[in-house]
Amino acid sequence: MALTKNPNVLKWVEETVALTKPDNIVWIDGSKAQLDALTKESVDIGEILPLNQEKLPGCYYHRTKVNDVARVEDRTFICTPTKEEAGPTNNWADPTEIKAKLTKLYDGVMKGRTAYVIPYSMGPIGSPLAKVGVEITDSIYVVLNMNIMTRMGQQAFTNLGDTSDDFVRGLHSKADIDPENRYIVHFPQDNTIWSINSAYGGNVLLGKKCFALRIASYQGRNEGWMAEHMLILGIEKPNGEIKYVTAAFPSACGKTNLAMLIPPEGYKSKGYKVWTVGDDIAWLKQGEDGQLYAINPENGFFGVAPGTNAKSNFNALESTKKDTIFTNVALNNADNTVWWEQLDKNPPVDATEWKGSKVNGVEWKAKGENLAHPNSRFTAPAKNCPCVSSEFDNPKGVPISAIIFGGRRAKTAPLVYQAFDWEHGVFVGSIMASETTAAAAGQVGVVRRDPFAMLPFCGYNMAEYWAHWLNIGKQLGDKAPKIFNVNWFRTGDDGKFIWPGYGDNMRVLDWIIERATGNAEAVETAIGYEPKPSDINIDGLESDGITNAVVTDLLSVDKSLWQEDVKGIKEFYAKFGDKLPKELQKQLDNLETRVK
Ligand code: GTP
Ligand code: SPV
Ligand code: MN
Repeated sequence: MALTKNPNVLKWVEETVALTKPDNIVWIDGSKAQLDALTKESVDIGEILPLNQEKLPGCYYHRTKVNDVARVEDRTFICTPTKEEAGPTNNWADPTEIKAKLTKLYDGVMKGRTAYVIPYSMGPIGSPLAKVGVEITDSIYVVLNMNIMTRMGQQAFTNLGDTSDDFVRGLHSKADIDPENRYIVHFPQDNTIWSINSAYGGNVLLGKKCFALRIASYQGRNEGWMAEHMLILGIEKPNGEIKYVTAAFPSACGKTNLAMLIPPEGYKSKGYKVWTVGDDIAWLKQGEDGQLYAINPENGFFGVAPGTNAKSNFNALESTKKDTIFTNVALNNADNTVWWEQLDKNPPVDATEWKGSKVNGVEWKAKGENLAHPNSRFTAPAKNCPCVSSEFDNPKGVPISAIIFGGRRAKTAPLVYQAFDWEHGVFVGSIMASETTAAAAGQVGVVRRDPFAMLPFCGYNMAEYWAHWLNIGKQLGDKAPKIFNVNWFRTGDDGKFIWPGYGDNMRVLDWIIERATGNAEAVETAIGYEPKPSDINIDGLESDGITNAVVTDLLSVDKSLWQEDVKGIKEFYAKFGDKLPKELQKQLDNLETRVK
């Protein structure tokens, strides 16, 4: 039975059902009874496997098709009325043409299947910043993941009300998981997303990247707010004061890790704590007091499993101990639990690797093979996280003191620097570059420009997005957060990361929050303000080989590398033609002069 009287929802569901022709329609109310029944059905059809319910209560395992393990950027489209509105960094298709093409693929695609109608809220129920979406899917796996990642069920329809048309329509069918006919298509002007022939995370959990970034960035531009690929964390100082920061890093570059950071001993003993508000997406808007506020539109973590362990990210690991869905990790058949690279030093002997073959995990690893896919993930409820912020559900969000950009740069970018001002900060975000990772299909480890970590997620012309950022800065005036850039990934001559990273990133955050609140000194360099090496607290890092000299090296700015970068930025900016905001051209000219 329909869960809403809203005629806009009912009409769209009716049209979608007429097109896809499912045998049944199930409205997802979010009740435990319904979720339990769906979980059982998903197990019965072999879509998910129950894990050891004593060690991992409420946890399940899912394996995707081998061709369907990451976002597919080359099959992701922004279908604005004109190509120019999508801009030079997005794939564009004519909305009418692609609708006609995909309508053929959707026609009857759910015959013999059930359509699940999922109402959900992105953002705390009742928050003025929250927005409602409805996803129609033929995958129970999607329903179960959306239950973790969003506020799902009747409450979302209650929030939408009986007349509003302000909801995002998401249609997903796994169809035949045919990579040749895989499409992730966005119609920002219609609040609509069409996804077909995938069953992997970012392609199918339509509340996440498709809505909360691509559609929402477009809505934010029109409505005066921002949707960003950013974590949100609170740093509690010994005096109990909490300062909030957001950070944008590209996929698989350390957002979840930083969001759940455990400060090193020297900080912990003084009383520093880190609280997690979000690990992937932030929606930001100026509050009544003039400051910039952020909410996390999500309700769970879709985190990268490999590399997660008790030392690197204890809080993430704890979050996955119950009510979690694991996708494409390895199975430890001895006790029906999970394993992934770097979980510990003991790959299971009796293992099932992510593609499904039973192997001797020790021999398999000795051959240099992965047991878990490098982009294998856990879907874990945020409330499982030991350091989840008490502000997690605050409808107002949290006030932001600093915005941090970063990526994987082997050489050019120093450990940390601060932008001279907001306008320069927008420039710093616009020139972000990072080595590609396994989070998207394609080559790994090549440097590409990824402005604001939004290259794959901006729902309109990136140059207009930069102009939007410049405008927001003008609105915020002297209440604007300070902007910083970090790089945990500089490598030495041996190719290894120099900075220990993870919990030790607290040492850099410390300088950032003190600097952002006017309590720390800085020196001016060609690219921005930097701490003096002695301003980075390295107490306790001697055993990791981190000395003052190493920090000096990590903070060094190699002008010849930056001259090279300027060339790359010029090429990149040229793509935007006269849409490029003149402020950014001026910033580039100034940088060029400073690094000469
Ligand atoms: P998405 O969910 O794809 O958006 O990724 P993310 O940005 O949340 O990245 P995540 O925190 O999951 O980290 C991805 C990978 O980077 C993992 O393998 C981590 O172990 C590694 N990593 C995270 N932080 C650090 C760090 O400070 N130093 C180093 N060397 N590696 C890190
Ligand atoms: C990312 O790739 O940035 C992710 C995972 O957070 S996905 O949901 O696939 O987008
Ligand atoms: Mn992400």
